[in-house]
Amino acid sequence: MGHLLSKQPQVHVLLLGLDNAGKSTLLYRLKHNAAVSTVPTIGFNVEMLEARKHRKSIAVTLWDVGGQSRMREHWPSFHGDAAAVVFVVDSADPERMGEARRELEATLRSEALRGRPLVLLANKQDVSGALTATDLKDKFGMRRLCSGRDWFVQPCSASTGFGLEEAFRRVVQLVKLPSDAGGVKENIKDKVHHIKTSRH
Ligand SMILES: Nc1nc2c(ncn2[C@@H]2O[C@H](COP(=O)(O)OP(=O)(O)O)[C@@H](O)[C@H]2O)c(=O)[nH]1
Ligand SMILES: [Mg+2]
Repeated sequence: MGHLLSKQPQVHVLLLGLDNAGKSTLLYRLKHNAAVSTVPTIGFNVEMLEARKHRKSIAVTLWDVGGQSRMREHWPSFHGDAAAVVFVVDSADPERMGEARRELEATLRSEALRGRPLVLLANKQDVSGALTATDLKDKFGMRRLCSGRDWFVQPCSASTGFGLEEAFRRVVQLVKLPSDAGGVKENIKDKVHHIKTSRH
């Protein structure tokens, strides 16, 4: 049994975003299809979900590492193993868009996350007046910000569940499994790039 389980490919996905964006609500809605009342996350929440990719069952572990500013300094230590990043934005909070964008930009600068796919979630679509996915795509300048990686902007509501399955499906579609030929090539390219850049 343990043997079978250990053969299932595992991927780690980082759930990032400012505090109050809706990460914890989203995680529990995805996992239990239920609304739970969240408390501001100190430390982290983690959940594993099963998915299918290339006709194989894979285990997707979602890491919600807490968005409060004093936790943000710990984000880089979670980057090493991440196959993808899900960045959650409170679309109904225009005042914090600049801050959210800066945080995303800083995250994407991480060497360990180079080339990793990004799914930007335009959360809280149930709130009237919320910015749309297209608004966010433009405001964040996604094309430029995400050059060199696959990305997608998905509208959703962690409260109602709208868009969450699509978001998860998109993540599964974009991640590379360790066994993917493309994934291996990417790793080699990464290593070569790393060796080259560390020579300077
Ligand atoms: N209206 C609305 N509220 C949401 C949504 N997602 C989260 N919230 C609320 O936003 C607040 C912060 O959510 P939480 O999941 O704790 O955010 P986190 O700090 O990113 O983990 C809570 O009051 C949630 O109920 C959403 O899609 N719509
Ligand atoms: Mg939280």
